[in-house]
Amino acid sequence: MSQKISLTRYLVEQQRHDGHIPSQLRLLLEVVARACKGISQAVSKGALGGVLGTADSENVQGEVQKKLDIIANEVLIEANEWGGHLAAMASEEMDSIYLVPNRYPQGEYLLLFDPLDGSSNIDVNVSIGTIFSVLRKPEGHPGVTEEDFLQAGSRQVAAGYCIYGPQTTLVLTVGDGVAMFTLDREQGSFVLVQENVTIPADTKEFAINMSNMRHWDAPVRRYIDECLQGKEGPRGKDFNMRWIASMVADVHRILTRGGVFMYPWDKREPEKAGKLRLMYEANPMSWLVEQAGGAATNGRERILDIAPEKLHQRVSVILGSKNEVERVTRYHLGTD
Ligand code: P6P
Repeated sequence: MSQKISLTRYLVEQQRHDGHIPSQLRLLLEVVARACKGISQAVSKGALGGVLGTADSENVQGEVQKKLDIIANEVLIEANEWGGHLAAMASEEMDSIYLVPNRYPQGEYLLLFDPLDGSSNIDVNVSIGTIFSVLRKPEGHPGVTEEDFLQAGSRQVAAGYCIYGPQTTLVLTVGDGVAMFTLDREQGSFVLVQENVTIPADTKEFAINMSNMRHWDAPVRRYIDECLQGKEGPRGKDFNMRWIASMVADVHRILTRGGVFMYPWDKREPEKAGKLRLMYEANPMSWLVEQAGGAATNGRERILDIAPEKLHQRVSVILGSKNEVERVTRYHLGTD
């Protein structure tokens, strides 16, 4: 039987071989993984744990919070605030940044997360997940401000998600490819199941919420129309469609077998760049996809190059199999 490589051993060996993971970052990633185990436990109890349904509150996005949104947020805050590896945190569920209390040592990293992405799926038992992104705290000034978080996605030092599905699987990059770890509940540890994850450059599968078709911009309508025409159309092949309405689950499928995921700008709220958030959804997922050989743009530019202006800003997202993302981007730029 091949030896099981735990997340801890993987990170220690990465630290030893590549120097990609300073000890503080290794500690941070292990703490986040441990927090995800706790969230997985809470999610798996469902109605038995009294954690389904909505809380009597809204988040900064104006969305009604689920009880598990708040539980997951609290688990991540409590797990990470005392370790001395972080200076501050930011979450989809909190209006402003969370400074590590003065009673704890301050670290050199900033942690951003969507504590429970796909909340609309919680009560119907469909896969959901935690998405996280790690930045370095800018040097040269004491304390932390919101501006310190406003770094382009290309500045991330680690990114990943944990999907709570039939398996609980942690997917992680520190800039040296993508690795996947599935939770061995008997051991209580994440075990390496795949490294050097690679997304095929071509695909026959797209993911988009088709109910928004009448609101899409022309390049997106053109791309989807061509896919729907199948063999007889300009693409010369039939396509399949998936939409789980849980970004973590759709991205996990794409990392596993390829595909293109699209949540583009649409006319419903033209003042918004898109539905998904740049800092703690699009940036971590885009880095993972690029590290697996895929591509990620907002239709016009590489998502990881976008200079953030606000902590909770939204962005249009086209990501996945490189040749498809490049085609959709060409349609937006009018170069095809
Ligand atoms: P819609 C979940 O609420 C989320 O933020 C992403 O996880 C998901 O891809 C998207 O929204 C689903 O949006 O409009 O299809 O419900």
